[in-house]
Amino acid sequence: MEIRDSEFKSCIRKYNDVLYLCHKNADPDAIGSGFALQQAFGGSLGVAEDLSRTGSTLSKAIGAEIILNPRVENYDFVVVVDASVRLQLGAVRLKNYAVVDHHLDDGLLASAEFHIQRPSSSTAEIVWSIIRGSNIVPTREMVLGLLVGMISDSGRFRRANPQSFRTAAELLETGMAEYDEAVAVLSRMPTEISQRIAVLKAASRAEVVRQDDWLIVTTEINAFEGSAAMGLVDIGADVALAAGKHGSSARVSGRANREAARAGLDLAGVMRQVAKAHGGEGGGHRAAAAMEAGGEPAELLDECRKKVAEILQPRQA
Ligand SMILES: [Mn+2]
Repeated sequence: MEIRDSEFKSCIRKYNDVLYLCHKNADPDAIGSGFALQQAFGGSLGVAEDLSRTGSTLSKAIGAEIILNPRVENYDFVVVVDASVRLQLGAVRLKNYAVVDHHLDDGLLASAEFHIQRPSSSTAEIVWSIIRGSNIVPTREMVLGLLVGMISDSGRFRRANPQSFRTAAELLETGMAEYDEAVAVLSRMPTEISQRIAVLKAASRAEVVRQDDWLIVTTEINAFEGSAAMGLVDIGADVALAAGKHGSSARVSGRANREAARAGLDLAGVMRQVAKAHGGEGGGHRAAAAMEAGGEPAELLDECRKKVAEILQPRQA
């Protein structure tokens, strides 16, 4: 059941012991959003598997107490934050739960008790609207966490819309945190050398296919697929797909530039379809998506590339 932001408070009040659960490899948007909800409405904050490096930097900055791999059966109710597919939650088995998220996926929605999901540039924006709609007085840590989540998920506002700027302005108008401070938290985030090496290797192994004026780039790398795909778009790809092997399954991450997304490409849809055909799961956003399924990276990469190529029509002069 879809609910309005202002209805969250009365829906969550029915439960005594709520766990706000962030997706695996939790990023600043998930941590900032989960933390703010937990502080506003009470309960515990948990993360499936582990935090990302940036997520853990934020959690230290705001003093979040996080339970890694919480036993969900110990709680009355779970609110999944910043994710809508099961794959993002690792081995966690959900029973009674709700979803608060900004992705395009719907895997978790049908069985949820209630959900709030809309395509916004971050989950933090949605959470701020829930908090305001519930007349809750925020703390400095909540404001800082949401601000960092927003800045990080919107690519420092490069993927922001007018509403994102309005939300950021409201957060700043509380007078509790400065923009400067939020950016400083983000710049404390380490750029790991292994990540940079992975991205450079991905670039050196990249295969470039030109279709009309579109450049579709694929590469294989066994870690940091998302960063690799993002790096390839930064240096000129219209669409980049990076795949890697993880145990018996393969992971593919895709990124597209603004032109490709405007031309109708929906990477979340592509990933979902290819993953489904291989018994896996996939999704995300139009311009940033990922999938995981059984099979060989090269094979999945090829299927994703073909689907992308089918969708991209010659550009108008
Ligand atoms: Mn997010």
